[in-house]
Parts: sequence; C-alpha cells; structure tokens
Amino acid sequence: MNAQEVLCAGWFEAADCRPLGAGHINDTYLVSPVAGSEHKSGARFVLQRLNRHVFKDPRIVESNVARVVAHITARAPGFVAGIIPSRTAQPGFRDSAGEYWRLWHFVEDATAFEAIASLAMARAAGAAFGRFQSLLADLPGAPLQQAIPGFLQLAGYLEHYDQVRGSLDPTAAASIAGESFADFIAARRSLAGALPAGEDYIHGDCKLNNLLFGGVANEVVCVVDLDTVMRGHWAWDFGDLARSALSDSQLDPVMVFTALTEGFLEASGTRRSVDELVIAPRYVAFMLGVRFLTDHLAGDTYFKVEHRGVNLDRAQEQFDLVERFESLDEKLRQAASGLLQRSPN
Ligand code: GN1
Ligand code: MG
Repeated sequence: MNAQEVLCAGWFEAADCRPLGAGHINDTYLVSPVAGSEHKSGARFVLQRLNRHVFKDPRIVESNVARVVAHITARAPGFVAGIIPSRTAQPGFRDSAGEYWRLWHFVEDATAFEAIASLAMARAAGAAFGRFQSLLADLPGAPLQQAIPGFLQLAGYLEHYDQVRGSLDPTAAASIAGESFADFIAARRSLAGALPAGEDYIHGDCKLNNLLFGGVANEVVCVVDLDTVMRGHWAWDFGDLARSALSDSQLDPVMVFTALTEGFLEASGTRRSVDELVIAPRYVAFMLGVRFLTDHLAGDTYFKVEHRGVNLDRAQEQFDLVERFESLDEKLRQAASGLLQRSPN
C-alpha cells in the first residue's frame, strides 16, 4: 500500500503527503490531514515505513520505542516526539503487504542541521545526547531488546567485510573500486577492541541531524529517530555526534570537539575517560566507513543509494574523517583532559 492509502486505513484521510528528510533506511513522509479530521487544524505529522530488511522484527522496535517515549516524556515532556495510535488504538499499522508503519507528531518551528554553525550549538548538541542517555539510565523493567543484532559493533562489521570480500571473484575483486581501502582497514582493526558493548542505554544514531533545534535561543527542543535505542557503549553515541558534527564544519575542530564534550559530560553527569572520549569519534567513523564499503562490495543491499558508487563515496568520507581524528589525537587529548580536570564528577 502507498503512504496515502495507509494513512486513510490507519489514521485519517490526508490532504497532503510528501517525502521528508534524507534517511538511508526508512521511508519518511510529512503529512497533513484533510480539514474536519479529529486532529487540530493545521497539525502535521510524520509517517514512517520501517525498513523490514534492516529491522527484521518490527514488534521489537514498536515495543522499545513505546517504552522509551513513555519514560522520557514523563520526565521531560516534548524531549522526544509522541506516537499517534491508529484508528484501532494500536501504536502502529500493518498494511496488506505486512509492512509496518507508524505516525509521529511533527515538531513545528524546529530545524535539523547538517553542520555545526557555532560553538553554542555544539555545546547544546552534546548536552542533548548526554541528557538523553541520563534520562534513560533508570528505564525500569526488562532490558530493551536488540532491534538489530550486533548493531554498532565494529568486530562484527569487520567479519562481514571479510566475508563479502572473500566471496568476490579474486580477479574481479582486484578491479573493484574499494580494494584500495584494504590496507587502511587492516591497519586499524585493533579499534574493534577499544569500545566494547556494555550495559549503557544509548540512542544508537546520534547524528547531529537527529536533533531538532528551536526557540529563541536555538536550543535542542527534540531528539528524534528512536529505532536504535539499545544497550551499548555510551561513547558510541558521543563518537557518532562528534564525527557527524565535524564532517562539514567550518569551525575549528578542536574547539567544536571541546564544546561537544563539555555539553555531553555536564548533561550526562557521569565521569568518563580521556581515552574513550578521544577514540570514540574515530571508532564510529571507521565502523561506519566499513559498513558503507561492505555494502558497496555486496551490491548496495542495506543503505539506500541514488546510484552505484554512492556507498563508496560515503566510505571514503568516513575514512577521511578517521585520518583527521588521528592527526588531531594529541590536541583532542589535551582538550578532554582539561575538561575532566575541571569536572566535579
Ligand atoms: C542510517 O537512516 P539513517 O540516516 O537514520 C543508519 C545509521 C548510520 C546512518 C549514516 C539502522 O541511519 O547507523 O549511522 O545511516 N541506521 C541504521 O548516515 O543502520
Ligand atoms: Mg537513523
């Protein structure tokens, strides 16, 4: 079923429905109901179809997201968007083809950014994800279930890369763009042991553009994209934010890193080590580069691409970032230890 049909069957008749955002996994639409629906006039919503190739069991995502939204909303109203139950009071809707859809409130007057525009913004972004982790730390009940087994774990992604590479015809493999990365990857495999999966609840996709900024002071008003909230290592979130925040920024990278770290540490209220803070951006950029490259070698089956070669370019971009973080190592260490000496935690 298409988005309009799903809306009509599951929620309301839509007056408008258009693609939203640039996610690599799910399909996302911005929608408005026709006048006279039970919803407030002018209200807008976000409809999403979950990618079932990536999220094999939508029930896990549905249950995790419901628990996370309820828990965070009770403590910090509005800090995550709410889900609109379907006509039959379900948290989502299964269409005739078995696809899973859900509807969120759209956050008005808020903006997602692709690049850090100021140090104040970097601090606010760090604080938002630090606060997100701290709000989740006492989530009651059984642990959240793993929506994607092995998600963000570098060792598993390296294994998959080896398998895919090993399965290519050797003569063809030599000519495939992507082989040139083999030495680069081999030299950094030890990163896999640097940040092992732990018991922390994390967001799991802490890109800068998963934060919505708004209000007079341009503060973070909402954290979005909750499908991958799970147990992991707290630094995977911090690293993801740092690598996404620094990828397109025109600002001084050490100052941006310092502002992100300062906000994150203050809001998470937990003592962290210099080593983890400094390795995290490199770990996440390398892991993501390996994922993009593997997907390119495997024929683009995971991340959406507009054309052949996009995943290779994405891998290159992440590997360039890895080198950038490596060359900044000493300066980032100094910045992180300066902040930790000051921090009361
Ligand atoms: C994917 O679709 P999007 O952009 O929210 C991916 C993340 C990557 C990100 C890179 C479930 O998220 O892990 O960091 O692309 N999500 C999943 O842009 O694999
Ligand atoms: Mg995401």
